[in-house]
Amino acid sequence: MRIVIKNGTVVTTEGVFSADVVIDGETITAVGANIAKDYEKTAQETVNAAGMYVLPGAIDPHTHIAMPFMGTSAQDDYKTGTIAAACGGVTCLVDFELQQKGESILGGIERKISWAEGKAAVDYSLHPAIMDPRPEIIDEVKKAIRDYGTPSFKVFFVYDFRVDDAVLIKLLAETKEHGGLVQLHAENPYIIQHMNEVLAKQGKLEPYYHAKSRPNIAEAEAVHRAITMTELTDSRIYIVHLSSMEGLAEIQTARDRGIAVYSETCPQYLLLNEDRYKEPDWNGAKYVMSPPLRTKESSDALWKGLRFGDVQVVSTDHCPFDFKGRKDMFGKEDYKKIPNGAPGVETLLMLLHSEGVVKGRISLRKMVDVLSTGTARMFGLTKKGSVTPGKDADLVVFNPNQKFVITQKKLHQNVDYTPYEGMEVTGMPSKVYSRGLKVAEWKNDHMEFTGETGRGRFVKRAPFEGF
Ligand code: DUC
Ligand code: ZN
Ligand code: ZN
Repeated sequence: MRIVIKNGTVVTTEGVFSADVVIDGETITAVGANIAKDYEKTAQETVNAAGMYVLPGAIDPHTHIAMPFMGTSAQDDYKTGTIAAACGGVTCLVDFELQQKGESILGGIERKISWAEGKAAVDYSLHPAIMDPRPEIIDEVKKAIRDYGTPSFKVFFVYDFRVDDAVLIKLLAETKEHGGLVQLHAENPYIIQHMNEVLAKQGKLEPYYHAKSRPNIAEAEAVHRAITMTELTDSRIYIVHLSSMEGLAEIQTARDRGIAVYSETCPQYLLLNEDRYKEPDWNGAKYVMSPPLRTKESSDALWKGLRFGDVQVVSTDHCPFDFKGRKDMFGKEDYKKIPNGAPGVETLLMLLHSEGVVKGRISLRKMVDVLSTGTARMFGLTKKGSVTPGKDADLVVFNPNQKFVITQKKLHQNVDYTPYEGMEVTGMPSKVYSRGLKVAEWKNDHMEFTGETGRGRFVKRAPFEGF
């Protein structure tokens, strides 16, 4: 099947230009000015994208689909999560596979692929998260990179499945040797433990104190320590969901010294601040996630980090729990028992465009870089991330003027709230393509899913080659 998208404005990291785009089957086959006339006669469909941007589909490299966590599990499965992704213009996820105790990471990858089979509506890959770092697991790193196409490995410095510095050092050395990249959830667990004890003694157990129990310096210390281990091993590291100006400052100093430290942040850290935890009626629980929301100074610093390249990627940490029924399951009386996480995959692109590009915080080209092109390069998604012949036809025809008031009623994420309820955005996807198939479309006042569940494929990724 041939589709011609004509008269649109193509956005790449190099430039923004008028061009027609030709899709044959699953692949982009031509991009150029005024070429539609040469292809239209043989096309099954022509889309007039006048006034629209043609963007590479967004890639969300940080989701927790159906993750068992804190006595419950994240609610989106591969069906609802990827439908929500498609409706938000996200055409590829890199989801976490959390190794279970006693399990091999390779077995974990196979298990999670089996969860996605028959369900995924867009393509996906996996980052193995190492939670039981037995010596033989470190030996599996090479096989995961070479045979399974999963060259990024997540470890946590917090939670009861955290790793210590010794494991991090081993993993940094091993991944460096075989073309891998370590991803770190960077918070200091002892600072958090101490703060939890102090706050408990004072009877401070409402959601707001979740933020107070995990101060910015807990992140900065962990980032600093991870950088030290990275320097020691002359390896590289990627800090997930960076949230604080102090954490960012550590990264900037290290990068100035030539250490290969990369990072991502998320819309919630760019747009929401800790005053949200004070919302009445226990509403603050909606924002209980780790790391927590910070102050506006940190958000401003993170926008700057994106602008100047110290933060290379924007992800979501999509990890939804219903406000009624899951957030309040065990945690009504104690913030420590509220499942950590919030939804976000469906609102990623609209928020970055509206709050980032429209408000002049980042350029359109930078948006495409941090949501797609740079993400693809960071994580070895060689067929994704750009409106270029030869790449997968994962595309968003985007209407930069379409207004939308975000409300969970019109979203597809399997959860009963969005942190952005009532926020008006400017700019929405008009049509979303996943390997040449239209998977979502704007209809009247919301996005509709038009794709096929089960068509999304597991994508093997290339080893890390430097960013
Ligand atoms: N943080 C969250 O808020 N949820 C999932 C895991 C994590 O690190
Ligand atoms: Zn995390
Ligand atoms: Zn996460």
